[in-house]
Amino acid sequence: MQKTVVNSWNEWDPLKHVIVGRADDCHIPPEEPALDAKVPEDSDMRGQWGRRPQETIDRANELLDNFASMLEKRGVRVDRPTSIDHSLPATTPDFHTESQFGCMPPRDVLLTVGSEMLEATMSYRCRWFEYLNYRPLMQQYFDEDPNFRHESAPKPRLTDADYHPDYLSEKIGDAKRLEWAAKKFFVTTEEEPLFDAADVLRFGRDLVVQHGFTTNLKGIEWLRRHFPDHRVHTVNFPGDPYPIHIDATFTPLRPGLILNNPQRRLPEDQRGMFEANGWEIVDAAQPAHNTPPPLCYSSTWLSMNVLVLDPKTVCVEKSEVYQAEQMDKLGMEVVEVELRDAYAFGGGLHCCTADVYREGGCEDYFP
Ligand code: DAV
Repeated sequence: MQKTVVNSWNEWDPLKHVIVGRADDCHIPPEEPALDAKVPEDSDMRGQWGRRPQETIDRANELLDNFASMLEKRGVRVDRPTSIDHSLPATTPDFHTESQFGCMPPRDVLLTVGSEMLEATMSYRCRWFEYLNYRPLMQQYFDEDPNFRHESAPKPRLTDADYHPDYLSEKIGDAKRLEWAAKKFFVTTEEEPLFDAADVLRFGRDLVVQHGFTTNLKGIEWLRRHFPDHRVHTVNFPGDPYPIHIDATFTPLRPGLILNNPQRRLPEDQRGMFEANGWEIVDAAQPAHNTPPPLCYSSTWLSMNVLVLDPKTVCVEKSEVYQAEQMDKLGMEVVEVELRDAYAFGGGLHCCTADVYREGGCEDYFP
């Protein structure tokens, strides 16, 4: 087996080595502040928790396994995490929760920047120990790649001081949520740095980070100090009443081209760096579905949660026919991947992967 080299600077250079998550032992965690703020108010998941039904775990694993073998057939090395026991409670001196979440999706936990893989702080108590699912891989990469930097952001305390109690109400309503989002009043406070890796997009020298439920301003400031050779940009998408993770909202496909969720457009005053450098930001196609699948945290916009294999090739979920059609018009070769029955486990094709190696180096796309 070829020795690991960790290297990935953006979301589109040719992908050669990737981690694909597993649905093993995934749980719907019990209530806790940051998670409740994200579960849609009309969701079938409100008020229930426990291990996900075995048949849904088996089906999601089948789809993830198929996705992994397709990638391998295309010459991409695929590694898989080792599931910990997610039925165990998570307890620290500061909090206790009855179960954990799962080893999906890796993109939320692991941020690859060059030769570094950084474990995010996370902002849900049930995800505090999730990095343990990836530690066997991190140890292997550390042994195989002498330049690999394995980093972990400071573990947060996640006491009640981290969460605004206003978000703890059962019924807030979209109007109120949108008003709060416009004011950048999110469920997480500025008590301590918090970020999920899936709020970060990599554009070579520039990192674009969404401020929302799962990443606060201190988290973004921590990233800025941690990556002193990068420019770190804070973005907001005020059209999103449940702003977690940037990857169903803003999707770079290749240098110069980004898909943007038409319900969550990047505000004019945050477009400067893209416009000044001739980047096009186009509205993503409509999702093919009116509702997410059962027991799913995410919105129907997982349609645009695609995995770019190289600047001309993109994996799109098989049922997302409008998104596939748009990709074709944009000059991308589409690889169809069936994944919808795994969406409930935390997301789409981008979410359920984490980069280990993409060809290419650290370019400056916004000089
Ligand atoms: O639109 O629900 C999902 C992103 C998951 N990583 C959404 C965001």
